[in-house]
Amino acid sequence: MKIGTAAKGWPVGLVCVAAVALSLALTVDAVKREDFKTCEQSAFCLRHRQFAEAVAGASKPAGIVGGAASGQPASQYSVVPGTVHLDGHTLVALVEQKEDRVPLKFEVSFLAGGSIRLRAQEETPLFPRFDDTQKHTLRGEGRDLPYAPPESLRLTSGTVNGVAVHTVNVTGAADAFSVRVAEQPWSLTYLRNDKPVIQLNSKGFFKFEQLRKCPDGDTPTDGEWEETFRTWTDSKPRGPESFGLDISFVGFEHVYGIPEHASPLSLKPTRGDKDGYDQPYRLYNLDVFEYELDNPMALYGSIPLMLAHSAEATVGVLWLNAAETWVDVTHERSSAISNLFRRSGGAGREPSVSTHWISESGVMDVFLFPGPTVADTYQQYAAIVEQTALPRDFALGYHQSRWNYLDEEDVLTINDKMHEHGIPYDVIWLDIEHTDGKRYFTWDGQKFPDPAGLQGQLGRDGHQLVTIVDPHVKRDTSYRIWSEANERGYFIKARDGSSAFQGWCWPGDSSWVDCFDSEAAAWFSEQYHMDKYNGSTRNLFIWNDMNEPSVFNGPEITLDKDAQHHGGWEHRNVHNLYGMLYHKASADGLRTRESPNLRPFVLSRAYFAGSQRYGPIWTGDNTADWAHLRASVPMVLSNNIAGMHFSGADVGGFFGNPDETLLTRWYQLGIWYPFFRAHAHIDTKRREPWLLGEPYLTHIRDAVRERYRLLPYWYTLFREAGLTGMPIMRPMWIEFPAEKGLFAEDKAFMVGQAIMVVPVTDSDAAQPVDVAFPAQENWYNMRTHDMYMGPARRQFSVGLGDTLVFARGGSIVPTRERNRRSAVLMRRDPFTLYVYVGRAGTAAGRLYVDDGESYEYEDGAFIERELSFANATLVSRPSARTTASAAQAAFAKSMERVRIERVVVVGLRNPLTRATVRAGGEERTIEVSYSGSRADAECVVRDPAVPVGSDWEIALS
Ligand code: NBV
Repeated sequence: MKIGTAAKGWPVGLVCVAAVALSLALTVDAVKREDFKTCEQSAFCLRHRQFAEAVAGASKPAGIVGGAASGQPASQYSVVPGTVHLDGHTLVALVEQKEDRVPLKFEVSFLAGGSIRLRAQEETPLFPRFDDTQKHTLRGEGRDLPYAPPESLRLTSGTVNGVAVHTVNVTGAADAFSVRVAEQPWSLTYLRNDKPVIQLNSKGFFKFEQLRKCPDGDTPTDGEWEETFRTWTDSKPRGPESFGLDISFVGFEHVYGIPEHASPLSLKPTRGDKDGYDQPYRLYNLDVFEYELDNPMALYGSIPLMLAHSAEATVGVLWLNAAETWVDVTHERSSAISNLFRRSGGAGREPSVSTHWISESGVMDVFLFPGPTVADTYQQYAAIVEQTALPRDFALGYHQSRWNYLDEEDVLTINDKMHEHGIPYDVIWLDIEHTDGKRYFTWDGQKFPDPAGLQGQLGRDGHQLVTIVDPHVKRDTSYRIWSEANERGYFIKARDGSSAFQGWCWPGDSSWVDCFDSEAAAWFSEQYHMDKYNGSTRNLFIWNDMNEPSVFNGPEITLDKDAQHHGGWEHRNVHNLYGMLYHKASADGLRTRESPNLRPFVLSRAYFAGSQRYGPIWTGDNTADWAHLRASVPMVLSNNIAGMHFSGADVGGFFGNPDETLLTRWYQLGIWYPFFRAHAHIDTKRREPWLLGEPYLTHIRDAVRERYRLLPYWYTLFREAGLTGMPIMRPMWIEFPAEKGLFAEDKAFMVGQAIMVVPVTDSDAAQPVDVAFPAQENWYNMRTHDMYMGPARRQFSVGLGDTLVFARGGSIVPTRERNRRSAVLMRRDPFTLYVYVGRAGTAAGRLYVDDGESYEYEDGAFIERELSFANATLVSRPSARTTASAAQAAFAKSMERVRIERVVVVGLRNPLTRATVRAGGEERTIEVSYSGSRADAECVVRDPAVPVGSDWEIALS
């Protein structure tokens, strides 16, 4: 019997085995690799990799099919002559494989802004391939993308070096873009100003497994019609339907993204490099217990978005597929570029990164984003995928979590202690033990007799409560959630397509709601409404864990691939989407529980491209050691690169007990994660900041207060990210795109444009920390205002209270400096503006403010100011996005009394003594204080008393 689909009840032995395995695993300090597949154990991955190896091993006369020394053709697929034509904004071609001659339809669509989309599948598929990933990911469900006007496209055909090619020139864009399709073998090249930038199938790895009927007598051994992994058998009713394609980035040496992996920021080679990995990066949402670092194994989330960057350009690729996917990366000194594009004089021998993408099923659907700047690339991505939802203001504060806060008294003690020790926080979290026997949406009545009262008490100081809701539903007839879902047939089905899938998780025998059924998802959303979720109030928010989904007794700790979803789709097609749809349903539920709707807050562990629309994610079960602290930086950066901006790692580390130094340093780093939460395993010692004693408590308090001081800056960054797609936590190269020395930097990072953070990642305090100050720019230590001139390298010794955080000259950073208990209590506080003068004597910045909870900002109810400093004068003007509306006026009125209470100008060389304030048609002069030397000069304007939402100028003299 296959364990994953055990019909009824759980053999006691198996339960014990699961429990023992779990407790043993808690003491074993390494991932159980054997639980998860390698490429060789995943039949389709192996087939494609072997095919690629055979092709790569063959000598390839450029541009010619066949004739290879090894007898293996360079590429087996060619365009069918005479089929290439333009149809509106789409170039259509038929492509076929030399032997099977089943035509594939290729559609290359041109988007406004220069992106292109390539879709491929059988011209007449035997049965439909799964094609709903676009529905769940793209704007408008993919139906109404901004395509280029057909009149901007011109198709010409000809031959180059004897090979027929078809070129589409795109006019109207700033750069001259063209796309060239070669016939034999087929390849597609994206050219900017006639220079190849991205090439598809230039290495000939394209392979498309045609849908077909199972031939009589087919042996299951090759994994095409049945596949086993350990004790599980995947019945593969549709047989093989995978495809693979090579995508080469010409002239690039670094690629990034495709989270989630515990690996360095700049993706390592995965083939043929002794310093690289021997496995491809894997994208398959999995619950990996005690994950290993520096490893391409799959983790909880998958975003198939990759960026390539060079000193000249940034480009991106979205491989829109939610099935199991593997990505090989190879770095090449000389380019994969075919002779078709090689310039005379050998100029074509550029470095390149080649990637090989392999997916198990679905339609092939790939977007290329041509950049050329980082901002352009994100704008192109944002044009097709909606970006980060603006969070509630409290969500950017500090989250205090552990598995588990025991009862109401425990929660209130934590709350009191936070206040007593002057540590601001916004949210306290309850893990699985708060429920009645892991039945989510219920409470353990002994421990939480009055949850609504508890939320009321927390709410007095603006605090919120988060409870966990996991996707496994306990199979229990007395549990309303289970019986309603069961009666209505809302659960994912077993492979038979009719009985509910059953698996093992925290509550024991469980089933999983099928969020691909829109009716089931809507029902599930309603369970969050206050009339359904007993004991919930508007101060309660949600955490979705285990939504990969994690199934303790399933293959690779997840659902069987042949389990069935709504519409008869096998789980294999939708696996990486499941967590996102579950997250969405939860966020929808919270959003609609009140009218008018308020912004939801739901944390998810699993994610996919587009999850940023629903709430934050975190990097799962890390470990309390220095290596995990270090690894969290590239992990959160990679999420940001892939548009999953709102992410963070468990501060302190989930497994194990951090010592005081590690925990202090982790807070000093954690305040810079966009999502800032401390969390710990149930078996760890309590570690709330006051338990550490001095001096740690003071350092942690300082760090958390620093986060709160900068909340206006963070909120402005989130607003920006939602509109432009630009990362919030940014790798250094995004801000310094021409500085090659920073392309692989994954320790130092930027928060927005203005702040550089160099975390202390070593236990040894005697160890000086190396800081590279990039560019011809001034950098100011944010605490001391000491100035450093870039480009330069400096070493700093760092006492436990010292952090290396620098403001970039030329920026203006808004803050709120009153110490409060929570972010919500800061809503009416005055602002302080820090002007960090750049080398040219100027600076610029932005401030965005709204009510922090509603959707009225969509109607214009916000204040957004462009702040600029030049000629010793600071000016505040409305941003171009500010438009007059009733909502805008009402919000401005509500903020009338909120003022700028201080301006600190850092780095002014001349001592200035007076400020002339011009606002509302009046002019006043006030004294200013100037202190410090040339190296740390600061000029403070106290209480210019200008309202945050109006036009004003402050001129220093
Ligand atoms: O719900 C318990 C934990 C949770 O604390 C953690 O943050 C999740 O990542 N959960 C995993 C399940 C158990 C992990 C051993």
